[in-house]
Amino acid sequence: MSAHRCGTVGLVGRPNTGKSSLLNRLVGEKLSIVSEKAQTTRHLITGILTREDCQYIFVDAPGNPPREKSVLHKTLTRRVAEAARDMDAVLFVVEALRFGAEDHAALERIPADQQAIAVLNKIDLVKNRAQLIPFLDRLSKTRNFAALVPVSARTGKNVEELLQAVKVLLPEGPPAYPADQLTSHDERFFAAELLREKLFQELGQELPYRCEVLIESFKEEGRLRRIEATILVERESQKAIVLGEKGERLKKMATAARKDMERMFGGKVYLGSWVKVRKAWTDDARILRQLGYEQ
Ligand SMILES: Nc1nc2c(ncn2[C@@H]2O[C@H](COP(=O)(O)OP(=O)(O)OP(=O)(O)O)[C@@H](O)[C@H]2O)c(=O)[nH]1
Ligand SMILES: [Mg+2]
Repeated sequence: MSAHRCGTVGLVGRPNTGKSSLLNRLVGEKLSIVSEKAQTTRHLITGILTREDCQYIFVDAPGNPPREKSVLHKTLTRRVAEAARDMDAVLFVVEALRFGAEDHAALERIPADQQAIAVLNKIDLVKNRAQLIPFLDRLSKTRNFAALVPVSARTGKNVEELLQAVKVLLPEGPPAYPADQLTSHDERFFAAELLREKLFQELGQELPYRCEVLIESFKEEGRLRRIEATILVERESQKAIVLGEKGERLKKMATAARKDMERMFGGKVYLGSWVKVRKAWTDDARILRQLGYEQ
């Protein structure tokens, strides 16, 4: 039998290519939040897959952040660099048949000596498979990839093949985490993320980017988790939109988030949620630290 392997694998690429969806599919659990809007992911999300012969520690990263000057964006950019540089291997995720300037910029962040696999996601949308051949050919010329693997995070197609291709790049060694551990984040972290996901899914084009979720308190009372969350926005007008008429929109988002939390935590959740205006929170070091964007 071959030796046990264990290593870290960063997922990088331009926004919206399906990195978070792929992480969830690879690990078999919904850990990383997903939306059809770009720039959904803001943290490095760890997802651990333990098999008899290999432990994969996947790290989902933000999509290439835009060149904004805020402290938040500098933190996001640093995180992308970490996922591209400090891992044993990197999955460079693109959408099948699409490779533009933003993909190129994301690719450039992967150091030349880093082991990388090109992942062509969303092949379920490709009608004519023959079109993949010239695309694969073009992609293979952009860098020396260890492998190029077309997959669908949505259907799970070829995900097993991807796992095999990743495995051979990982160093030999014992597992770093217990076999039943799926992630390194705590419930408090996921509570904030699940509510933030609903903001991304429910709110119009620009607003989610002006919002954050702060967990003010997280208490376990017997089998109930009592969670108090604040949604930060930058202006009164944004607060009104998040609340919706008679608070209906907030209620809908909080209910959806609570249901997800109950599923994930396996128990009843009380979720209290408020909206507060915090001007320029994206530049406020103290708030950013509280939100987990540590300096
Ligand atoms: N058809 C199809 N859609 C997909 C697939 N994978 C992801 N999507 C969709 O693509 C959109 C973006 O998915 P995410 O997983 O949030 O993408 P991401 O790369 O993590 O995005 P950022 O975090 O913003 O960088 C969502 O609407 C997903 O449902 C796939 O394999 N097929
Ligand atoms: Mg993401």
